[in-house]
Amino acid sequence: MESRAAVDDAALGREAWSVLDANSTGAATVPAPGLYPHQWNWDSTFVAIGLARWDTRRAGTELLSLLAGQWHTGMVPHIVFQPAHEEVYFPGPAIWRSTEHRAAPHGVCTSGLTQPPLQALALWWVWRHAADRDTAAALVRRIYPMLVAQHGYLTTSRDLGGGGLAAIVHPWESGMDDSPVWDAPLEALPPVRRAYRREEPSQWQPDSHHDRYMALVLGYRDSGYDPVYLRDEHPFAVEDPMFNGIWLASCQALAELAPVAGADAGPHREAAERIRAALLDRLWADGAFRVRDLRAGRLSSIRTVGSFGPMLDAGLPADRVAELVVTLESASFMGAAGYPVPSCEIRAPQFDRSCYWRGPSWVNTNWLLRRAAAVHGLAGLVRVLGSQTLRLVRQAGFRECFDPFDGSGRGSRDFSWSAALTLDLLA
Ligand code: 9WN
Repeated sequence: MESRAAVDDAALGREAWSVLDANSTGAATVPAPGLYPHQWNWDSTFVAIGLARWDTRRAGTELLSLLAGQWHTGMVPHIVFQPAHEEVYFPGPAIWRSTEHRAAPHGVCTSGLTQPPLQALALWWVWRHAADRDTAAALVRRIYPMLVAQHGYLTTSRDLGGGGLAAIVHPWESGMDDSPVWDAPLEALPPVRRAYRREEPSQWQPDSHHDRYMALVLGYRDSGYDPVYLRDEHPFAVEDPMFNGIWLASCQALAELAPVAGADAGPHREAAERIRAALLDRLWADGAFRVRDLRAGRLSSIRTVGSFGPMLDAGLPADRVAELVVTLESASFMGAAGYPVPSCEIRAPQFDRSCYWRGPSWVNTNWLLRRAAAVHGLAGLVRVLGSQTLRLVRQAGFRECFDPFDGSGRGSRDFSWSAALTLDLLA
């Protein structure tokens, strides 16, 4: 594997700060130089989490710059575009056409999709760790109503299955784009148009998953980003345990923050209980949480790192937690990997050790599972996930993701959330 001389904690911390500084636009941190030159929703939110213990103001600026892209519906978009690089990433603003939509904010171009609603958990993390209490309290008062609106959007416009969970309407909304759990719903889509392709025709792969990603974007855009279209016609609607597990943890975070904002915690606690009941009722089968394809009416047979998302809930029944930990530590996940946590179960035929969300280990999901282990008092698991994640970045650098067997880096270098969450793990 690619390896670096042993890096001590202080040097690793300095390297992490220099990646974050290099990827900063002043208000936002882009995921990585080159490929991802815009502000991404959960990337930025993980950056705020990583900054929380060290720089309250900068963490707040990161969240506020993302929320500047929030739609009047409450939706927080998955990309807030940086004007200088509009055409570098495809699909850019010309495809999304957010500014033509009355619910989109003025003066900023965004995508029309969202990503896992991690912001309330991040705001609570900032509040909990802030040395600067006044700045943190002011931040909570300012951001709390925006997050109430975001959660309201998920409740009213995304419960497409009517069972109390939020559905995602595109694989990009999961943050785990090419996970094998989306293969079946993508392959069930009707044949797609290709008029939007920017590549030369000779480069076209016939009817690839990317074509299908684009067909979903265009269908939703052309409906006018209409929630009724999403409910009744949009062909991709899936309930994802990681997205909903994060939403549940964010409801619990809003309950903690409500008194700081002078609001009532009760509705957030009730929302968390509703989501927990729905997760157990709708997504639990054969010892794991699974993705439910609402259009096909089926649960996925594949378990992924997303299957552990509901462990972020401190109120998840102990027997379910125990079953999840057995699976996590088994040869399907951590037991057979050199480095935690493979993004897809190793025994699945779709597992691919070097392909993004089809196998590699990621710093952000390791951080989430470490947090989940902490809320259930699993000290050994907390230690392993923390130390092995630091081992990955020490050896291979702040890569986008890592081979779960030998720890070598994959994807972009100088990846922001890998650097930011390292700062949190070093604390
Ligand atoms: C589409 C930015 C994003 C991450 C996702 C990751 C990847 C984008 C892409 O990059 O997704 O949103 O172009 O593949 O899968 O988690 O937020 O880093």
